[in-house]
Amino acid sequence: MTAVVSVRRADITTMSVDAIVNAANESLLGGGGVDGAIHRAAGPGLQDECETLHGCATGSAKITGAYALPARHVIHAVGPVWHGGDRGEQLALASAYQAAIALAHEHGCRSVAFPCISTGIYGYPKALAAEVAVRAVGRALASAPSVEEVTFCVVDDENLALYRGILSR
Ligand code: AR6
Repeated sequence: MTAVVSVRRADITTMSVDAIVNAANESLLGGGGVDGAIHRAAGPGLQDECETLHGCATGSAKITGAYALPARHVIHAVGPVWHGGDRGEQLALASAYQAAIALAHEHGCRSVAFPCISTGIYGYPKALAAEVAVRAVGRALASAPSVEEVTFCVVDDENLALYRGILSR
């Protein structure tokens, strides 16, 4: 079965899906941006569970419960900091998306929502990141049959237009 991949303007903390993905950092101990929003909406139990995980390498992902969020799980994926593009950023970003889809599949998740990982505080150019995200998710879905629905959750006009353009090709 082919998964449905779409874009939607929404605060990811409101998504009633099996897993929302967090754009985390290697410490997994919270931060600003979407990470801060997810921790605030989930409540302190999320932080407590994250403290037991001992961090996560860039390009990888770890899964927790979702506590007060409407989702069932939070997948904490760590994207790269943008340093100009010649320090393996593209591979690391693709790897973060792929790791998140693989974990979602292992946990039987049918629906997954992603933010635009690395494109805020980490400075990855949005247009480049959107191409990487859609391609990496598409590839990963081929080995993740439990995942039937992927939503890219965007909060700004630029990303909405970028993802609409790529997904309509
Ligand atoms: N729902 C969906 N997307 C959001 C939301 C939201 N509620 N809030 C922000 N975004 P960022 P990064 C978008 O900075 O670049 C944290 O401190 C935002 O507009 O959250 O991967 C972590 O702890 C942008 O498009 O993540 C790390 O230290 C996208 O989410 C660091 O920031 C990602 O922006 C990670 O930086």
